[in-house]
Amino acid sequence: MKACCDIFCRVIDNYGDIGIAWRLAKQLAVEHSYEVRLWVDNAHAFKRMRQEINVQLDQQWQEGVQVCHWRTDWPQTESADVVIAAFSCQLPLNYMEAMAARERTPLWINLDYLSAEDWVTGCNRLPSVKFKSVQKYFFFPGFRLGTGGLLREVGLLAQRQAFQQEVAVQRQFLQSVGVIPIADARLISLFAYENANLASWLDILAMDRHVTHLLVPYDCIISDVQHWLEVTSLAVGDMHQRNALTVQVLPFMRQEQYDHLLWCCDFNVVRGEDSFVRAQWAGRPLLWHIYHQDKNIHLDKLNAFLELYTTTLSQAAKTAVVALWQAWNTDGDMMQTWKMLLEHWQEVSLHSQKWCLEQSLQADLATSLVKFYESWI
Ligand code: TRH
Repeated sequence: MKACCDIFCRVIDNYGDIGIAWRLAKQLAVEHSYEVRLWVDNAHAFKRMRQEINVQLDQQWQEGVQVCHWRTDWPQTESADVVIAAFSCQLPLNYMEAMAARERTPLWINLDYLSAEDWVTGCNRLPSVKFKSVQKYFFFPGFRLGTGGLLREVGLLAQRQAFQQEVAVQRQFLQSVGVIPIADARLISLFAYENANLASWLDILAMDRHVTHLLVPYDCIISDVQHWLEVTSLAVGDMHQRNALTVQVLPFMRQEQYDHLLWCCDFNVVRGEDSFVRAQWAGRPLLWHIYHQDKNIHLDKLNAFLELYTTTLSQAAKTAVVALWQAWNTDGDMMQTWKMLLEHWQEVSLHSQKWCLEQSLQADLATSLVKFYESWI
């Protein structure tokens, strides 16, 4: 059934809000033939991951999605059949009035943040508040059965597997972003928030017998890298070697290219929500820098994910993964925990492939939303 859908996205900070809203919008349009409008209040972050975006325009078409500037002076607009408020954003009052005025009330979804905590399963699809006759529902992405699942495009894993089997294709991609991998080096990507613990991890990589080629898309972690390298500036394309470690600064790339980078690397350091999920689809070992929340509540989320993710690992490998992730997120000892991880590298690598396959058995988030709508009408 061809439905129309409005997705509302307020960019609070960084790239995750729009990164996720954009993926969902594209999937609903391309894979489910929905007519999608994506309302975004600030398109600058969007433009960094998709250069075709013109930040001056009030509306523009991108891959079958109508991207609209969500202005403070809201234009009178009819409401769609499905209305998605990304990350609990507040809709314009006039728009809510338009929802209530519809002959057939729309399905109003509050798309929440990703969490592996078990309460999420019980809350997914529960009714939330009402505006006049219009009921809002919670929708939770997640890793467990009963949640809304994760964003995953049709054919993503097949594409990734084909890419990872073709060394020439990987080389071609890496070259396109200025990377010629150092022979026999461990290739690692680094996308993280500022982290005081970075220095000790870079120290141990530099001291290692095994060579590392570290690829850093240009973003906020660059200042910590610069500090460690003791250089006055770092720009895209710069390369610095410290013993066994070569650090290379990459451009902040298109979303599709970033996927390819994750697929090329032996280990990916990721953050927030979307890069975290994409690294799981890469089927390679990862380290998550979780988004910091007041009163350390993010640590509950971190531990919930670790509990789930490491269930089928041996006790020793589990201890290593948990120790490393906790060290990275809580100022722990990166040197000792990195060494521990290296001792279980093979098991952890195989596990990341298995985890990816297990997660892909769940319906993806866009499909879960469509099914919810179909069962609701
Ligand atoms: O940018 P983030 O820190 O976003 C965060 C989180 O979503 C967090 O949960 C939320 O509360 C906060 O925003 C407001 O990290 P995230 O989620 O990984 O999003 C990064 C996006 O940027 C993702 O879509 C991938 C994309 N990206 C590129 O397109 N090109 C790049 O070169 C890189 C490094 C990332």
